[in-house]
Amino acid sequence: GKVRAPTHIISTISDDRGEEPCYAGVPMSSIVEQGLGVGDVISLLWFKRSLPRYCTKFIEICIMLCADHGPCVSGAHNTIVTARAGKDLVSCLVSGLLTIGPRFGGAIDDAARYFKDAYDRGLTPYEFVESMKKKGIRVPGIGHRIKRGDNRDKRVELLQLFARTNFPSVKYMEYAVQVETYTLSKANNLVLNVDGAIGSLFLDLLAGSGMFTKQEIDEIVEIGYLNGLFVLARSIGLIG
Ligand code: Q5B
Repeated sequence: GKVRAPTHIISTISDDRGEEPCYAGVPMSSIVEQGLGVGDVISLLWFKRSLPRYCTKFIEICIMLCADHGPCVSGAHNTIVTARAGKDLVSCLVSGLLTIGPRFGGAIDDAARYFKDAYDRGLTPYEFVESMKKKGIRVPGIGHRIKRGDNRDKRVELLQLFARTNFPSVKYMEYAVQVETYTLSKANNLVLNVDGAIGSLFLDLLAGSGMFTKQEIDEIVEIGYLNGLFVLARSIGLIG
């Protein structure tokens, strides 16, 4: 058969040189035979390792719960306007995706960074929130346009329930909840939102699963992988 031109790039996540493509060394047939899912594929391609089932299930729940949130949010609005202007699917999709950022869906990485830093430094919620205020930075993962203290985000509740039942430890999430208790005492819309729930719970996944070294966790949080979960999830709704 034909031989491919040699590449100048080496991929450390997938390899198509053998009989069948492998994801982080795992052949596709084995992924299918073992009945693995999208969460497992993400573990292999994003984290280069197989994670325990409760972790991959958590990743899948994040994706299912963030797949769509109605036509009013920035991403859906842009996608719909672009579609009505007669553009093709990819243009419609990217016009929506490009709105994902610190105020819409793209606060997961920053929520993880700030909650981790504050928890690891032993800051009380009061010290953390007030120090953010002094710096003029909104607390990532806190606040929502519609959700309120008396109208909680069902997605956040479902993620918390899953984690409290399945994770060995939810110390970062409980810290985020304490931060929420304090911010809610300031204003009723300053709830822990879906970005904050995923960001804090992913810290618990990384720290509690025993699958990552401290250095790897710091690197993942610093580089910023986690907004990818929202981008991937919301693409499902935007394409729909
Ligand atoms: N204030 C989310 O703002 C929103 C504060 C705060 C301290 C805060 C805002 C925010 C942090 C970023 C974040 C992810 C922009 C949100 C998502 C996915 C989604 C979307 C959907 C989906 C909402 C009014 C007053 C002001 C502010 C103060 C607000 N947030 N103070 N820390 N975090 N959060 N993003 O309601 O004194 O009047 O100047 O940036 O986590 O994107 O469903 O919509 O699935 O699609 O427009 O769920 O909270 O409020 O900006 O008018 O602020 O509250 O300083 O105070 P709003 P604003 P003051 S989840």
